[in-house]
Amino acid sequence: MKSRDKAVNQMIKAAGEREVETVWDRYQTQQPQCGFGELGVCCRNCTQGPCRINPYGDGPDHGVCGANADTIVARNLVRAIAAGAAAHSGHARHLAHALKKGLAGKAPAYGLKDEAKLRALAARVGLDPELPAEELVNKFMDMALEQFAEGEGPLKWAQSFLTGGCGETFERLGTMPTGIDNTIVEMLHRTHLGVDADPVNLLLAGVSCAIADYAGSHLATDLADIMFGTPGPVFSQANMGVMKEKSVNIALHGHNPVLSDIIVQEAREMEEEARGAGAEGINLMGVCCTGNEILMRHGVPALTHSISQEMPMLTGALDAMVVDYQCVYPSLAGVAECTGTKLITTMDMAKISGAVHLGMHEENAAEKAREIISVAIEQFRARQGRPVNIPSVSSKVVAGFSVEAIVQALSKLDAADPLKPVIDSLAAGSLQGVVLLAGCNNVKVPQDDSFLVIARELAARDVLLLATGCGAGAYARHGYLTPEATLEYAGPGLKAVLTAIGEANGLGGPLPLVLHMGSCVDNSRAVDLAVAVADKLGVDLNKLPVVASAPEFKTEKAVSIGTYAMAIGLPVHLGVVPPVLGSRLVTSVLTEGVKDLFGGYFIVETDPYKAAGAIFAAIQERRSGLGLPT
Ligand code: NFS
Ligand code: SF4
Repeated sequence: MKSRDKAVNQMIKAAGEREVETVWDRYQTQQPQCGFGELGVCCRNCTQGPCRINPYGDGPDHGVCGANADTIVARNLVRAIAAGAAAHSGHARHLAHALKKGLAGKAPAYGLKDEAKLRALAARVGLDPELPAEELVNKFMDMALEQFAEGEGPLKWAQSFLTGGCGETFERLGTMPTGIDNTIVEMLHRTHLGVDADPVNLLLAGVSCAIADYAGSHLATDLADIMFGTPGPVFSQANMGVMKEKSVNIALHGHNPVLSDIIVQEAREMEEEARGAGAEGINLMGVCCTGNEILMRHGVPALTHSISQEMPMLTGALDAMVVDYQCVYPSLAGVAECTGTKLITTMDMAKISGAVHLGMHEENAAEKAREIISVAIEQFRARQGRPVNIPSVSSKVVAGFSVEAIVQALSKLDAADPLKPVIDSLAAGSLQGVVLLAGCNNVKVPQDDSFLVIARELAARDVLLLATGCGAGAYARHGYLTPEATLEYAGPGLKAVLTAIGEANGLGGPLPLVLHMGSCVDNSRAVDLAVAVADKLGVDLNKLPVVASAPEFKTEKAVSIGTYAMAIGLPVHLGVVPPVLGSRLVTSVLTEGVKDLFGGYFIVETDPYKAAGAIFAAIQERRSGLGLPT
């Protein structure tokens, strides 16, 4: 089985018939994959290598420079964390530059949209929230940009958006970053030939880098909310059935709303042009995390996610796929060539040969967005008369659960103390705990399978489920972001809680089984929620019955997220084995040693049923620790 998604399976068949190669085909041609790489014991950090350590002890146990398996595994892992942190914080920096230019009158598409959010954030980072908006936003932006440079004290965005206990732990262990960029760059230095050879020291640096990643992710969420609005509940749809044969179908893929949000705004103005070309309208749809951004803020339907990103083109009805950066497969160019879709790259740092490149800059964002839409309209014209094969598979979606939206919904139950109903339910045991399901799909796992199994297993045991990234996408495509799924899968306690909140909000039924909190940078939203609960209870995050799970992760960004989730004190389940098993030391530090230092730790379990059991056991352990009924 390649995917649990019916629409994807239909398109895999279409790909086979048209001899279009997919991610699954290429995975087969890579078999068998390199055992040294899988175990993390291959080093290419200098030209004396590549060196590989024989994990069974009957070959070389040191690289040419003398690095052993522990050093090599740790170095490889922390480099991945640095890359992940660079990606999230690059996304944040990009938004910061756009807003900065917008405020200076140089980028008319960008400005302050959500003043209430700005004021709330300002209060958190120690600015006077009562300042006039214009003065405040400028001060806030200066402070935001300072996060990237090396400062003198603890990184503000890490310190201000975690519990006090986390900050103390990080200071004590020397893992509190002083700036985002210097922490990432130092990791490249440290892992160069002949610098840090102590695996534990390397891993602690990895934690520091992951905390910088948290700060960068939080900043990305904050800036996007200020610029484009904080999400609130939206109703939409997901999966390839959202394509419309007679409309101009445009998929927005990648991560940064810096472009996708502008395209959503401009498309509203270009409906007439589309109709002029004989279309019924412009049909925007999201792929991966930029899709999550525009679903959360505008209700734009979700088309598909992660490993199935090639599939929508095979319908023959996708006129353009517009990409920015991250998680965009270069293979899209080849598929687009076969299917006539225009693949449009938009970032000068992320080109793909074979694609049309329309470089987007902050200054010309709206103009470029219109140009991009025009290309799609032309393509719509060109595809007329050709057959399409759109799977009639789609699910209803309720999304938009920012922390603000969740608190707003809860305030209908208790206006004076919105978190109280959740805390009371946790204390009573009608809610056993909270699990954040995050991360990607991975070609090594039948797409969505682990996400779905774990959600069903935990929901039945009264665990409140949050989701982000392509995980949230999986739930969207399978109808788990609906009240119906709550009725079908939730245990009695969870059902009662979700129903009480839903009915108090006039939904006439429960909240969805899984609450969609946004993209992967928006894991910061889930942390914010956990921090609010922890602060209210007066305990640290590492005492809460809260677990994170990345059942099908693949990217370096996911490694970094998992690491900060562990560092702030959460048990973190990984459903794909990370390349660390070549070092017993590194493996045991990550699964056990870190527990004494941070409270969080990794649980590696590829079987989703067993994983759900292990996650639930971790919740029970936390509940016992708090003296709560299990
Ligand atoms: Ni997250 Fe989002 Fe998806 Fe994975 Fe990629 S799109 S940033 S990294 S694949 S969840
Ligand atoms: Fe080999 Fe050391 Fe060079 Fe790595 S850094 S490739 S282990 S010699």
